[in-house]
Order: sequence, then C-alpha cells, then structure tokens
Amino acid sequence: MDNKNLNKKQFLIRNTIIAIFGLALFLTLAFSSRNFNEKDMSKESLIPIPIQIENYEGNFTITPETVILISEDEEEMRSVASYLSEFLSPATGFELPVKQNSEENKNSGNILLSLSENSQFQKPEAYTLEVTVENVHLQASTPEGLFRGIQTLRQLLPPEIESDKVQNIEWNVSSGKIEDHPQYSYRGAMLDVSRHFFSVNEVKQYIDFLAAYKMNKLHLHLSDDQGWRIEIKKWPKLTSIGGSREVGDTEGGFYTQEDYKEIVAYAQKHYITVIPEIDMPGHTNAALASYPQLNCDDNAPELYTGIEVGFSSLCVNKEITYEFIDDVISEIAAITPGPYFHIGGDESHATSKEDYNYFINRVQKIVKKYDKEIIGWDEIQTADIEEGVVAQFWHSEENAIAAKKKKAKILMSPSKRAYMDMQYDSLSPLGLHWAAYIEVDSAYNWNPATLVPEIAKEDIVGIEAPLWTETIKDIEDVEYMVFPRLPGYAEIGWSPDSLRDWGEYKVRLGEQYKRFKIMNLNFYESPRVPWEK
Ligand code: TNX
Repeated sequence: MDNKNLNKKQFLIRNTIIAIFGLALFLTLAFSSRNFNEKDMSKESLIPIPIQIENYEGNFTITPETVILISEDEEEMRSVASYLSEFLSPATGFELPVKQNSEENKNSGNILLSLSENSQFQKPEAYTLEVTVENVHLQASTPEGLFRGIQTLRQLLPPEIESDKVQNIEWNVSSGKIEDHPQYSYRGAMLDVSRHFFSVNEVKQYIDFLAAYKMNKLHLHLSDDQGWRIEIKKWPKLTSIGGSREVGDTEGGFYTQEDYKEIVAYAQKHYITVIPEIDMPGHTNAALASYPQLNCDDNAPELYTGIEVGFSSLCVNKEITYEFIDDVISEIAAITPGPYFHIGGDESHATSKEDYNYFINRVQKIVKKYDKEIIGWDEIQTADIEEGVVAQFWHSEENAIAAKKKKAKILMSPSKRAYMDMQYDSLSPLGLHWAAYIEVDSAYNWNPATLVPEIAKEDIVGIEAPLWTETIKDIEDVEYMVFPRLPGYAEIGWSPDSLRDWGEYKVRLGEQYKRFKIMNLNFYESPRVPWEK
C-alpha cells in the first residue's frame, strides 16, 4: 500500500466520522429546538393540581377548522359543548361548531366530549383529558365532569385565551393525559350581599371566578342586620324597607325572585349549587325594622348601617315569628333547586340559650317540611340537631366537635384560614383582622382533615371560603380579597393533600400573573408569590 492510498483511506474515515458527528449534532439540535417549542403537560401551571398527568410528545392546535364533537346529541351535552365554544370564541375569533360525533367527523383536529360508563368515573366530577397531536378527548360520566375538565383545558391554553379581544397567536395545547377527580364534594365560597349589595351581574362574575377553579357551591348570605336582599312576596316590606340601605348608609338593593332565578340558572350552567342563607334568630335587624310585629315589644327599630354584630333577635316566643319563617323558607325553597337551606344561627348574643335552642329546633322542622337539608354556623349544635345536618365550622372547635358527636357533617370554614374578608397583612387597604391576618401562604397551607385533630376527612363535607362585606363595596374590592386566595381554597378542596406543597404551589400561582392581568383582575400582588411577570 503506498502513501497516497493510505492518505485516501484516512481521508475517507475522517470524513465519515465528521459526517456522523455532524448528523448527530444536527439531530440533537433539531430535537431540542423542537422540545423547546413544545409544551410539556406536566410542567403546566394547573390549579387545582390534577391527580395524575402523563406527558405525550407534540402539541394539539385549535384552528378555525376545529369542531367540538359530542358523543350523544342531547340537550345537556350540547349546552356544555356550547359553553366551550363560546368560551373559546372571543380570544380566538373562531366560531367552533358543535356536532354529534360520527364516522365522517373522525378526521383529526377536533375536540371530542364524551360520556363514559367506565368505572374510573364513579365520582360525578371525575374526568379524563387526553390530548394528542391529532385531537382532544375529554371523557366523564356526567356533563358536570366534562365541565370540570373544560376548566383544565382552559388552563392548558395560552393565557391570552382569557382575553375578550381576538389575539393572533397559535392556540397550542401540550399533549398528554390527565386523570382527575375531587377530594371533597363541597367546594365553595360565600358572598355576603347584605352588608353591601351586589348586583346580579356582579354575582355572575363571582360565579365565573368559582367555576374557573372547579368550585361547585355558592353560598349567598341574603339577610343580616344591615339588609334583607331577597323578595318575599307575602312580606314585601322586607325588601322595600329592609333592603333599602347598606353599610355606610348608602343605597342598598335586593333581588326580585326573578333575579334570584337568573342567578341560580347561571350558577347551574356552571355546575354550581346556590345555597341561600337567611340568618336567624340574630342578625335580623333589617327584618325587625320592616315589621313591628316581629319584635317582642311591637316596636320596629331603626335601620342599621354600622358593622357591629350580636344585638338583634327575632321574638322567639311569638307564633307570628314562625309563620314569617315558614313563608320565607317556603318561597325561597320553591326557587332553589339545590338541596340545602342555610339558617345562619351565628352570634345570637341577644337571644337566651334556652330561647336559641327552642328556636333552632322549630326552624329545623320547617326546613325539613320544605324538603331541604340544613346548614348552620357551628353554634347550631347546641340545639337538638338531627343526623346529617351540616355544621359550618368557623369559630369554635368545641362546637364542631360536639356537632360531630351529634352525627352532623362538618363544613370547614375556619376563620383564621379561610375568611376572605381578613386582611392579608396590617397594610391591606380592605378587610378586617379580628380572626387573623391571612397572607396567601397561610390561606393555602392547611389541611381540612387535620386542622382539628378530632375531626377527620370522613366527617367533613368540604370547604368553604366566606367573603363578608362590611368593608367590601364593589366587584373590584371583591377581586382584591378573593385573588389570589380563592384558587388556593379551590385546590385544598379538590386536590389530594399529598400533592399540595406551598413551595411548589406558589410557583404555579406566580405563573397565573399574565392570566390574571388579561382577565383584568384587581388582584393583590402578594410579596410571598414569585410572580412571573
Ligand atoms: C363574624 S362568621 C360573622 C359575620 C361577620 C364576620 C366578619 C360569622 C358566622 N359571623 O357576621 O360579618 O364575622 O368577619
């Protein structure tokens, strides 16, 4: 072999090696840049965090050609699918049609919503969301489960999806499979419309907030010392007098029964149950001011627009009191499809213990007569409450434990953790602080099943975060108190405790910054959250 040949061979080998390395480098770069553009489903900042996420390769993209397919052509399925189509429309500018699934529709690019009898969907709100490069498949055993899953799909889309104006971006969804269901069946928030009145539209916005985080109960505090907010046809002065003012002596307001039905229907569309509360026997100055005969001395007090509590009481020993309550419960029960009626029962400091228990026992029978289940603040346990009554723990562990012994179910609303009217810190411009300052970490970092050692997960129906409104005047104020604590309460109610960790959650919450901005929320930019600006 001469030198020339050797050189030629070496030259070939060298070139082959260079070519192999070059190709490897090219493939690595191509692959990693593809990964760079692609989203990884398990890294998405979902709230509440789903039980299980499996990553697939690639993205699904919603285009103007995407069709929303439904497995059965029936009314509720159409309504859930239309909800999705209407939700996607403003930001994408697409009018995605809803069609029944059939062979000819099976080409790719579509979103399929289907009902399945599969055993993994035993809970009505359970869902599976599978996203491949070709399509999106959302499955549940009920339309309610599909609705919850749609909220997950919503968070998998870019934050611009929350915009009400057309955004020219690619509507990519990372692919993978999510299997999910809630820990507690009751996940809610309360809105006090008595201290300050909130319009039907404002209540609808509140419902939108709950629905986005898979909450399913809206508790409306409809009466208190400062205002009676729901029309009762047999007792019209409750609203004409009792509803006329609010805290600060500004103009009040009330819901006609038609307004209330509109709220209930809107909530139903979002798979949210409305729970009406008429607070009694205390917190009743507005009713007492409207009808002299409800007072033991037949003298109506003045309307009250301050923020003290615990000074008023219905006259427990007058029969007219129970006729009044019967009318109120009967009219409200008739327009409330949900199973619950909340009788309040808190802070009745102007009622003797004996009178209080007698009163609660009688009212309990009236609520049952109208086929509703009772919820009351934890004090109601001092009466002879029946098995299955829901005691809402807000203040007294002793009451909650006693209620459990009477076979009541416990709804967790600990004021030190879950009261959205508490200030974040001493500088918060809105809110009170009698229970605690509740920063975002303190709101998140607790477990309903271990907070009171004697009360275990099986004793608990769920969690509710109340928003009392002595200092909250309009929806901007509501947003400030609710965001960003509400998503955390939603996660406490939905996600298993084993998946919850403040250090990890605060990053996911921080990732909501752009979304909150696009949603135009007046949220509190807590310094404890690493906002992704
Ligand atoms: C206590 S919590 C109350 C309400 C007040 C609230 C203010 C409860 C059952 N009663 O009447 O609005 O504190 O934080």
